[in-house]
Amino acid sequence: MKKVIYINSVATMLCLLLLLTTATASQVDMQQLPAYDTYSCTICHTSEEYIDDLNQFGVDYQSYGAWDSYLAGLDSDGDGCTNGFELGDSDGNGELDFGNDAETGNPGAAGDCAAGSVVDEATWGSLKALFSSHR
Ligand SMILES: [Ca+2]
Ligand SMILES: [Ca+2]
Repeated sequence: MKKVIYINSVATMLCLLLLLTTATASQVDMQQLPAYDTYSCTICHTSEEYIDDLNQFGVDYQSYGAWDSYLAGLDSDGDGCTNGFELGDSDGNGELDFGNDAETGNPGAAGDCAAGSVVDEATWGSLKALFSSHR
């Protein structure tokens, strides 16, 4: 009876260790990205509940293994914006582009990169006024 309890305890500890190792690896991976606060786990996973279910960016990141200019230049979710643009680090050097303090889109979810313009309305207005004054 003591042997069965011991085996069950060891099995439980191994399962907990496996879960802890998986969560820690995901945290470490996420912290290597230039920004992750807005979309968090869903940058790489299809939902926050199913951590084993990677989206296409998660698959690309896992198979390439590092954040750099190559991964930044891909468009994993196929929505027309590069992973680098969506994570606010267009050249993939690990630092946010000037003016960015968070992700501009989710590289693992299509359909969110056209939500905002790179140039805001006030800047567009200034540019248009500049060109209008030179006619
Ligand atoms: Ca994209
Ligand atoms: Ca996207």
